[in-house]
Amino acid sequence: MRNSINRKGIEPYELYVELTDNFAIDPSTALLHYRVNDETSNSVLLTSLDEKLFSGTFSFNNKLNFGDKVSYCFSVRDLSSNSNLASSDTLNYLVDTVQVVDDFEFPYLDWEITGTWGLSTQKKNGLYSLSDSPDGQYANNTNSTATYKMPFDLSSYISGEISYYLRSNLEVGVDSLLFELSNDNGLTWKIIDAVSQNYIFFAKRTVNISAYTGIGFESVKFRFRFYSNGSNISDGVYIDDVVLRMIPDPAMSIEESEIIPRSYDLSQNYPNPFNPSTMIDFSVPVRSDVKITIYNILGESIEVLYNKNIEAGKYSISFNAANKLSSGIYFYQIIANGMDGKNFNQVKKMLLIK
Ligand SMILES: [Ca+2]
Ligand SMILES: [Ca+2]
Ligand SMILES: [Ca+2]
Repeated sequence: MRNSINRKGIEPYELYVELTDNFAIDPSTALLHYRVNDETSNSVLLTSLDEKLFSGTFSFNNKLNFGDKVSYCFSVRDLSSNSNLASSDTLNYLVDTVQVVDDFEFPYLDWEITGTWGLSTQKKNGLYSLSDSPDGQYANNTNSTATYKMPFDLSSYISGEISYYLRSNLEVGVDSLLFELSNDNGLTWKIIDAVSQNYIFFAKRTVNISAYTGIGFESVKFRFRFYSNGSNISDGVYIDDVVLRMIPDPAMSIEESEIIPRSYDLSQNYPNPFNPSTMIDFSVPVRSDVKITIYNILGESIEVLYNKNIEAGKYSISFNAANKLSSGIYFYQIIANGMDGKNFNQVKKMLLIK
């Protein structure tokens, strides 16, 4: 059994799975089973696309949390008189990625500062925190920033949050600490958290940044901004333990967990028949020169779809026939020359129906 899940950040997730048996299988019994944290499992009936290939959708109702364990497997009955049940192995992945952005314990600052921002010994943990005015009171008419220098790639996550500990002493309701996010390398900033109250002790602030994940958020920057008006000053703010927690896109986690294949393989395209695009999976067991060519029924080359020297692994490429080809039978051929001197050559048929 082999499965692939589309790279989609938004529920419901779409999946394709190939189910085979030495006996013919009963397509009306193909199920996906999945559960979270070993709780009761959900089952989804899969739709038969051809004799082996099935598709389906599933959803967690947007209720996945950090640290959740997701388990899933497939089952199908064959058409023998015993109606034998075959199940795949159960596959698992953990929903969690935690990154300590800064605890301010390093001897240098990873933040680009304006104004009087700097390290203070008024800390939550360790020896230091970050403060807008470590040497006394802040000034009137302050508008100074501390920008984390490194951008974060949040494109492979479906949701996330950033948290920090804050101690504050400021003119309540007027002077403020703002936490801001930029998706255009600092050109424009969005306020994602604003504080204008006093915390006598360090308190944890948590900001949901799920709206800033997925495709299009490959380079996200964060900054703190301290703002004061023209009268009434005070001590300011202390920030410690800035932590980013992200939920990976499960589709991507599964793909990353795939192991190195043992042999060359060219899979049947899916969906098939197709219109206008289809996916082709292939595997190479060692570093190889791989060329994939599309032919028409006359054996004429239509397109060199892929031509690269690649590492061992499993690959998925898409072929789009839109505006190019008319309905009919086409062939795709893989020619792979491995660095171990072995070669692989295979042709498969696919059907375009417009
Ligand atoms: Ca610290
Ligand atoms: Ca003020
Ligand atoms: Ca101060």
